[in-house]
Amino acid sequence: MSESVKETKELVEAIGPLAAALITRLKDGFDVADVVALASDSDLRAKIQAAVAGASKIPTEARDLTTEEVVELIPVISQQIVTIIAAVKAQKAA
Ligand SMILES: [Ca+2]
Ligand SMILES: [Ca+2]
Repeated sequence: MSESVKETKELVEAIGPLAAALITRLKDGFDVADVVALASDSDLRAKIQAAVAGASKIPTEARDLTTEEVVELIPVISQQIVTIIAAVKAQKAA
């Protein structure tokens, strides 16, 4: 029985929203308002908590990655890239 990619997936899923939030928030510098906004973003917080919980299993998951698991991860990774690009574009437009 191979390891799943649950933990790896959760880590990847946190990267896009976190990067997007930082890109949006840091544009005008970082201040208390940004800390408050990031901390009160419950969706982002849930994603980060999920990513951190069980993160120690990620190396094990990565070691026995199967083709099926890579196929499972690709759309998740793509989605993060889309999220980050959208945040960058929104910054440029602002
Ligand atoms: Ca996790
Ligand atoms: Ca800011």
